[in-house]
Amino acid sequence: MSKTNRQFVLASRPSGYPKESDFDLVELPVSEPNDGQLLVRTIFLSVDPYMRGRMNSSRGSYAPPVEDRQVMTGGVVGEVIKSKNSSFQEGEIVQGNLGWQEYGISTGEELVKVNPDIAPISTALGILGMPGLTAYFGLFDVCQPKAEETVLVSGAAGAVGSIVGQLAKIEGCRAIGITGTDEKINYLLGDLAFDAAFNYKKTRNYRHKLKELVPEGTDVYFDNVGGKITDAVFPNLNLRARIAICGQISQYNLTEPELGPRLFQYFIVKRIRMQGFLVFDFINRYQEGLKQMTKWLHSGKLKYRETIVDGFENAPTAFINMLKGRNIGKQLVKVSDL
Ligand code: NAP
Ligand code: FER
Repeated sequence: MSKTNRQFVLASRPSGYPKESDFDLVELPVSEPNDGQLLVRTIFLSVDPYMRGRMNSSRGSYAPPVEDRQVMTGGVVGEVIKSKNSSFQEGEIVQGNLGWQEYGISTGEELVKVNPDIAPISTALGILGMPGLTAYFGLFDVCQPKAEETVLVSGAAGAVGSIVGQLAKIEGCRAIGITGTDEKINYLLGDLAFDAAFNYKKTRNYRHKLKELVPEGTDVYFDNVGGKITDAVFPNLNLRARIAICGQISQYNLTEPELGPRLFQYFIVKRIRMQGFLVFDFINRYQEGLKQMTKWLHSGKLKYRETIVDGFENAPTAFINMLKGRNIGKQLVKVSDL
C-alpha cells in the first residue's frame, strides 16, 4: 500500500498577517524516486520570515513567488528513505529546500548532508544553517566590528539576532539588544550575556531609552526589523557607523507602506554606511562560516535556543506565531522522529 504525503499549498495571498486559511492541507500518495532521485522523509521544517514575502505576488524578489496552490517553499532536515542516486545512502540525514511537506523528492543537487555527530540535526536549520550564516556574514563581513565597539541588534532574541549579539561578544564588542518580551530580555541578559537590552513593546520613547542604555553611541547596527525602531537608532549612531539591513520584519505584514521620519541627515556628518545583503551572497564561503560557528558552538562560546511546534499540521500556526514574536531563537516544526 502506498504511503500518504501531506503538503501545505498556498490557498490565498495574505493581506496583512497571514491566517491559517491562507494555507490548504493536501493529501496525496508519496511519489517514487526516479533514477538519479531520492526520497526524503521530513523530520524538521523551518518557518522563516522570508516566506511571508514569497506569499506576495512578485515584486522584483530574489526568487519567484509561490504560485497559487503550489507547495509552500521551505527548508527541511530529513532522512533519505529511498535512494536511486549513488551519492546518497538510505539512512543519511540531509538538509534542503523541499518545501512544506512530509516527504520530498530531490535530485540531490541542492541537498547538503548533515552529520548528526556534530550537533543535533535541527541546528542545520538554525545556528549551523541559513540563520546562523546570516548572522556570521552579516556581522563580520558587512559590518566589520572592531573590539570595544558597540553593536546594537534589533530582533535580538530571534534565530539571527541571538547569534549576532553572541558573535559581537566573541569579537570583544559591547552587545545591545532590542526585542519584544521580558522573557526574551532575560534570555539575552542572562544566558547570552548581552550587555544591555530593552523591550520595545514596553518602551514609550525608544530614542531616550537608547541614549540611556548606549550613552557611548552605536558603532554597528544590525537591523532585522526596520520601522520605528530603526528610526530611533539613527540619531544614536557614531562617526563611521555601519548598518547591515538584514531584514525589515516590521514592514512585511503591513497593508500600506509606512512613512517614516526622514532621518538620513544623520548619515552626512557621521559618514555612515548602510548595506543590504542576502546570505546567499556568501554561498562560496559557507564552509568557512560553518567551520568557525561549529568550533564556537562546541567550545560553549555560542548558545542557541529553538521553539519547536509539534506536528506537520501545525506548520501555518508556527509560521504565524513566529511573525508575531512568539518564538525565542529558531522557530521549527517537528514533523516526525529521527
Ligand atoms: P526571528 O527573529 O527568529 O523571528 C522573527 C521575530 O521578529 C519575532 O520573533 C519578533 O520578535 C520580531 N518581530 C515581528 N514583528 C516585529 C515588529 N513589527 N517589530 C519588531 N520586531 C518584530 O526570525 P529570523 O529568521 O531570525 O529573521 C530575522 C530577520 O532577518 C527577518 O527580518 C528576516 O527577514 C531577516 N533575514 C534576512 C536574511 C538575509 O539573507 N538578508 C536571512 C535570514 C533572515 P520580537 O518579540 O522581538 O518582536
Ligand atoms: C529574508 C527577507 C527577505 C530573506 C530574503 C529576503 C533569505 C529577500 C527578499 C526579496 O527578494 O524580496 O529574511 O532571507
